[in-house]
Amino acid sequence: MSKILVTGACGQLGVEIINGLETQYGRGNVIASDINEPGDGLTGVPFEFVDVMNPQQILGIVKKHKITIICHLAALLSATAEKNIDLARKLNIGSLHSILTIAKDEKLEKVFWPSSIAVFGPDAKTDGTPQNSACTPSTVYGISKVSGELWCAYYYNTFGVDVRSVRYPGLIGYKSLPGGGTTDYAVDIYHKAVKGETFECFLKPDTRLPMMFMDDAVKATLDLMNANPDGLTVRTSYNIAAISFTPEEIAASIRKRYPNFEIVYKPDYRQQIADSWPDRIDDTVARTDWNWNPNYDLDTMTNHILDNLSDFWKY
Ligand code: AKB
Repeated sequence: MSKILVTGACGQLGVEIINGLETQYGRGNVIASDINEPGDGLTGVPFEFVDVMNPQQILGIVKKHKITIICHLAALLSATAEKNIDLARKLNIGSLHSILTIAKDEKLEKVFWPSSIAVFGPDAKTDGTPQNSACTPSTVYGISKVSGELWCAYYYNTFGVDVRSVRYPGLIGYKSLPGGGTTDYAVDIYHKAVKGETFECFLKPDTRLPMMFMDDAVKATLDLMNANPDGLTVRTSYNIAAISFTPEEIAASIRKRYPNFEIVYKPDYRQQIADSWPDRIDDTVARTDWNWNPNYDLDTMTNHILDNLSDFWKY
């Protein structure tokens, strides 16, 4: 029977992935871990405090719970990483290295590790960035993701570690607060709309970025984890795409429900990060290899979030 450890469980993606994994593997078979206290979203989920920069701690939990699969989500996102270079290197790359080593030594069944559209930099094609476009990022976070992808492929090719990965676009959910990403303006904006506040955007109105609703991100993760390994042709990380929009387009989508919603623009250092990333990603290889297909467009996502956000946070 599979037993899954999820690191970074308190982050943006953690709670939602854990819900998805529990549906598939059953409560009790998914162990949440983080350095932070678990919030309400993890009530009833077995939880362990784990600092992923300490390999002995990870190994201890793997042995204690007889873990067979690790879903390694703990990382600094782009904006935070740019301000904390050393921590980003230790956390984003060091911890992946420890987990790949543990997976090899303990003969784990599988590892999932998220990469990002941040692997692409100014040398990549901007519109419809193909799977094999140049990966020469100009950000600390992007460098950590390219390096991680290459380590994943190395551990697969050399030691047979079944590690799978997707390049997430900006992920947008309502069950946790934004966590230091450049795309996180598109999470924050819904909170301000529901509270009736003006949103101050740190990107310019026409900054187009690849994005995805959280439910689609969870679906992509589970679909890839469940895919037949024989069909997987990419062992670095798969491009996946869903929506692509600008701040002024998401504001227009929100105004269909909140006509008085206001946005003002005050670009900061995150503009440069966003400018180095693609506008739109080509995910043909993921669609071919494991039938990836998203469900949400901008307006269906906006409606779903606005229908649920105020109840979730009791605004
Ligand atoms: C970020 O903005 O840092 C992340 C990402 C695109 O990986 N959401």
